[in-house]
Amino acid sequence: MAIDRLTEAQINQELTTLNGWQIVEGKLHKVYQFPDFVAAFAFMTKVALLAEKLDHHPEWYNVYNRVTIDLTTHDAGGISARDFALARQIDQ
Ligand code: H2B
Repeated sequence: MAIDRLTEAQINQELTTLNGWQIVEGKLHKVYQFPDFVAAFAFMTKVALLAEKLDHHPEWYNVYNRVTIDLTTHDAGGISARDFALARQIDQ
């Protein structure tokens, strides 16, 4: 499926509408911190179901109460509107 990657200007514009997300190594990146592992994993469970529904899946890393998320669109070879859509829903 062809998905357009966003331009740098579009990415910077989208970033102004989000909290705590930044571009790190070409991916949309955020670190979430929770009170403990159970809370972090509960969050991951919700995000997993959301990702499956959107057919858009995070690259992520969990250590105890911390979840690091990187979003990119392999099908576009960069960051697309899908990454921002998922980021927005994860934040909700
Ligand atoms: N997730 C992400 N993050 N990027 C993609 O390009 C992507 C995906 N592609 N989830 C989807 C699945 C694709 O592989 C399937 C076939 O729709």
